[in-house]
Amino acid sequence: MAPGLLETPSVACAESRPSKKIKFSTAANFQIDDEDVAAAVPSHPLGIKPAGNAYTASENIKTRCGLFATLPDELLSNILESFDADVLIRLGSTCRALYAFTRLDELWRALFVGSPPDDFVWRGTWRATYLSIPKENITSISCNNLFSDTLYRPFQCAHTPLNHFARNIPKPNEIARLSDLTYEEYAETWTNKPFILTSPVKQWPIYETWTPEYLLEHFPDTRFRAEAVDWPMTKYMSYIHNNADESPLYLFDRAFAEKTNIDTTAPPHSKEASYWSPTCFGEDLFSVLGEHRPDCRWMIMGPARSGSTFHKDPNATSAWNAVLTGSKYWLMFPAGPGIEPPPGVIVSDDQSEITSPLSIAEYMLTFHELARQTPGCKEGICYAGEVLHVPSGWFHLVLNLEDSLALTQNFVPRKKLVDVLSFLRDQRGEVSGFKDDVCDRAYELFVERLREQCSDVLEEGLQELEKRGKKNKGRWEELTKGGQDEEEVGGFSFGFGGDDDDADIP
Ligand SMILES: O=C(O)CCC(=O)C(=O)O
Ligand SMILES: [Fe+2]
Repeated sequence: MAPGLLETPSVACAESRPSKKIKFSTAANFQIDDEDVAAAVPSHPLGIKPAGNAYTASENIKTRCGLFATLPDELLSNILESFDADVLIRLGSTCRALYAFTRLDELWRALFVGSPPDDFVWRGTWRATYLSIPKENITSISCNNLFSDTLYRPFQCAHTPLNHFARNIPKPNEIARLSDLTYEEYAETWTNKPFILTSPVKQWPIYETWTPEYLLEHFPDTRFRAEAVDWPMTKYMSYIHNNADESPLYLFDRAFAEKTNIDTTAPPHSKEASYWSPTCFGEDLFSVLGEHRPDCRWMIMGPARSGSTFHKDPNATSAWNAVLTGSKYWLMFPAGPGIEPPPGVIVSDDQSEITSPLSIAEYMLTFHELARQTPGCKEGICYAGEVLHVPSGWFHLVLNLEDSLALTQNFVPRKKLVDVLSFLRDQRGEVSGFKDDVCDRAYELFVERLREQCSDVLEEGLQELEKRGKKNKGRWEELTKGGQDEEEVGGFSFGFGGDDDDADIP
């Protein structure tokens, strides 16, 4: 779930999202082509309109906010981010335009998240919650004749219907749906492909028991991690049922098993087991790391429209994601040498940084059509009781079509050992999820533990890695025609995949 290859430790992810998830920012061109979709967006409650309307308007109230009027909207809104609640309220009472700018709920979300109160009542917006304003006391002053994409766009994104993007999936894009697979079938044919299994989750004892309502009833006061805040389940459920955020707060808790006392170690189908990794995925080679293994399991919960923006999972791990309630739309792309990143996703030359539109809604509105036509695109809906396989290294974006509860787990299947070894060895700057004292020597530790516990598997992996190295060297020489030695380029690897990498790209 978190960006792997592209995960950049320099991006300040830790303060806002758990390591499996990262929020990247940058604006994208924004346009709505589909008239039906645009028509479904209600009028802005303050009367704000998109910037283009200013051209035909006889009045623009932004001109009345003194020197602030000279600032581009984006800059003004950035400046407001540095003010505290008191300043925002005072500034907002000086004129209608600044009133509108200081009402942007993202400003209040940041204030809340920056200093979360110990106790609070969720009141439908971050501003009302932060300022403890009961619903009946919330005022709203009309700001007609204000034309701003900076203010209008988040509202538009938050209210644009998204579920139709998951409809009419073109046949070649469809993610395969299977009842179940044997380990042999998975290892032979499926490690590099996304697929949905419809049977295994339905055998879990927690399936149909674990629902948001069950969690609310049994763990009302237990705090779960939702991005940068730890909220009791009662608060999070009231948020789920009453928010209008463009990017809804997403619960992503790595300690859910300890918090709920669920047994994650009992063997599959045993009496004590609450759920288990679908057996086709086989052994997880990261388990040799014992207490040093990076976080690997998360409970994920969120309202419709929440989800995960494009990323790759960490450390070249594979993952499964099982939906317990609700449904999720998956948009996936293979990655590798010579393959462009998904439309709207920009990867830095050294592969360490990823930039994509801030919100899922923005992505869908701007890039979904193009994404769908891009070779390699895979799409599918994973319903309750089903589990989806995320192959190592694949980009994925996930949209909850309904309020959803899911469990996810990252793992290293034997067939992907070489990818993980290569990642840990050659992309040390992007290794994540390990404790600080281990992060720099994750490769060495993994090799050491594999040698102790399954030396034959390690030998196979190292041989494969060496084969790849030779192949890469050949390709490097071909590219540079210089015959430079690998060591001379600082051991840097372009991550050219092995034979399999290209073979399985759909
Ligand atoms: O359920 C989601 O939002 C997706 C999580 C994810 O990225 C994953 O399981 O790898
Ligand atoms: Fe992921």
